[in-house]
Amino acid sequence: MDNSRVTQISKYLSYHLRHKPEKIGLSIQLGGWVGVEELLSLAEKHGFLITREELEIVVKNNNKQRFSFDESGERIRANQGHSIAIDLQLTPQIPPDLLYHGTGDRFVASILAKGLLKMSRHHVHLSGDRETARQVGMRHGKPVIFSIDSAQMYRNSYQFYRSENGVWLVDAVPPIYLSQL
Ligand code: HQG
Repeated sequence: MDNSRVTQISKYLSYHLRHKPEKIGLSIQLGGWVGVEELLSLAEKHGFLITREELEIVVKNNNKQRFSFDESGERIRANQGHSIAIDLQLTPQIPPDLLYHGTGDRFVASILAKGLLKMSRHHVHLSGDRETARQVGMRHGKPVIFSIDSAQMYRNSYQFYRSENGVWLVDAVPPIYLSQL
């Protein structure tokens, strides 16, 4: 399967598992899971044919490990990035002392004033290293990277979660914990 087909399926899954399951009549279960059979048959019914084999390749080879199967292999979910109200049932984790957030330069003034807000997602997304943050920031234009004093936030009772694909999640980051790099 070529890369463009992997990307096409990955985008289709992101859209329906994170944002608009109702578009094809998918029911999202607790934890963000959907039945694999249900997904494949509803996708086909709506004109997008994916084979089970293709789905397995996309879950395994997706560049950011965006999706997971459950232990039985009968259900699939997006690991993070949802805008629909679902509870991923993640357990709070102790974060590393520093985390990073990449953004576009046009957002900097607002972020310095208001802190990092979750905008349309469930959480603010933070990266464990600067390079990943830079790549996330490039999606929004000229990248700017902030470091986050996650050790101090943790001491101040902020809850941090880590998605299955290594993205750190938190409700908000007030300006006092941010340094522009
Ligand atoms: C910005 C991708 C103004 C924030 C990535 C970001 C990530 C503010 C944008 C995942 C703000 C939201 C998430 C404030 C935050 N004023 N702008 N107060 N607070 N922002 O796409 O973190 O490919 O929702 O800096 O790799 O860029 O989808 O969040 O620029 O892991 O798997 O508002 O999406 O993963 O943008 O990216 P996004 P994000 P996937």
